Amino acid sequence: SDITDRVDKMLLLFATGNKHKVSEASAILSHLGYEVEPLLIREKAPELIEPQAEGIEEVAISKIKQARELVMGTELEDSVLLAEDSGLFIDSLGGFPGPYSSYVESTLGLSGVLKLMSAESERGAEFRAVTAVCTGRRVITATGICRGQISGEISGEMGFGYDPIFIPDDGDGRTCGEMHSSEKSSISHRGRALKAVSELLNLPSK
Ligand code: ITT
Repeated sequence: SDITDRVDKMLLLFATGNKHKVSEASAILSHLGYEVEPLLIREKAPELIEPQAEGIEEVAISKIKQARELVMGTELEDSVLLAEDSGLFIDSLGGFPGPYSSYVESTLGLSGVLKLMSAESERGAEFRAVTAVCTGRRVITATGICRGQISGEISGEMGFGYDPIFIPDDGDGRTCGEMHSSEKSSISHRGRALKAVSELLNLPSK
């Protein structure tokens, strides 16, 4: 009965190996008139190469270009594609782990990051996401930032990645790991980047 149920939503295929990103993006964009599905090539999320020692914007553009290459010449050639690079940037560590966030999460882990921060009273940090969309005619990117503090301990079971050690400044003192996904997305780097990219998609192309 809701009018949005009867209008065809534009489908975006998200090129990512991270299913948490897909479910967050799907919830955020469904309110904005888009449907999100994972991009699957031969029934699998494609393995995209992440160029190292680059900023997250360059990495996001590299991911969307690789995704575009993969769909060219297939039945998915005309789909609109989405890719994202994101990370946690800790002020007192000069922005570390930044583009290496995924690697550091799987090697040091959250407790290792807290250990690096144990003697540090300056605990400011930010999550950043760069979202890239490719319509075939053009590539659009947008950045989203979420400022916060690194917590003293791991807290919360929700979300993923660094959520249990990140307390967003726009929240009420809980970590993102203690928030339901709708609360997190209303203030998150991903929520902000996806809203910005959807506004750019709605503009007439040049
Ligand atoms: P794809 O590259 O396949 O999209 P990925 O998980 O490897 O998936 P990234 O390379 O963008 O994603 O790495 C982002 C890392 O930053 C991710 O592994 C988390 O550790 C962290 N991160 C990003 N967004 C986050 C969020 O909303 N909450 C917690 N951690 C986040």
